[in-house]
Amino acid sequence: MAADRTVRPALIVVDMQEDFCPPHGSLAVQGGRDIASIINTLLAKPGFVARIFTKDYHPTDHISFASNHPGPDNQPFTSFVTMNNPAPGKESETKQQQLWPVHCVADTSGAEVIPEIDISSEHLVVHKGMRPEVEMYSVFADAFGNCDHGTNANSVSIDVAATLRTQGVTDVFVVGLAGDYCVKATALDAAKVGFNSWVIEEGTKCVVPASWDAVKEELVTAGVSIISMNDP
Ligand code: VGL
Ligand code: ZN
Repeated sequence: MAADRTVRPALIVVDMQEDFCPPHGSLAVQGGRDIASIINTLLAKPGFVARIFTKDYHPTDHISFASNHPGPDNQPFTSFVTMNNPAPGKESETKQQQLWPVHCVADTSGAEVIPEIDISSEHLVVHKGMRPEVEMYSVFADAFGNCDHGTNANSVSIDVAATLRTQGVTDVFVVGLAGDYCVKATALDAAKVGFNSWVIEEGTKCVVPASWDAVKEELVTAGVSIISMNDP
């Protein structure tokens, strides 16, 4: 980290929720619960200007639930091509919509932050993915990279970029679940909207563990830095 700039760091703890953790989570990420102590160590550091907990928080009719797409081909962990509903004047785009088991339904125990996470430090909670037709892996934008709150109104509970800017945050440190989806998307979008973006490697686990090397490459190419707990 350059010594000649004032660093105002924020910590974003992504989706450390029951449904993403073994043994009972419907979309459990291998080793997901085990990173809680590393995240608690980070949360206890005095330097963070802001600490944000994100919560995936879906309605029962969410687009990402395989069960909402009847048909033999639409199984969890498969994907299909979908189009966005563009803002006026914007072009429509297509992307792959990944299908998942039902997970993190609003107001259910699966959406709770796991009790191993120490929530005693001052923090903000951000809910995301609350509109049925909008997939929100990142807290900054939908899965099309659309940060436009005209089309994403109510899909995320607060404007995180604006909140962090108000607090003079320069650097965003991202940990949590899952490394290959919401952590990746949040770190990429943090860089895109103008923050120095960092992922702390020991603080995340992937849905597909073997994908982590490729994910790291994609992050680094986009200007995100990967660091270790052991780095100074
Ligand atoms: C996530 C899949 C679906 C995540 C959220 O938190 O990485 N993954 N919804
Ligand atoms: Zn989700």
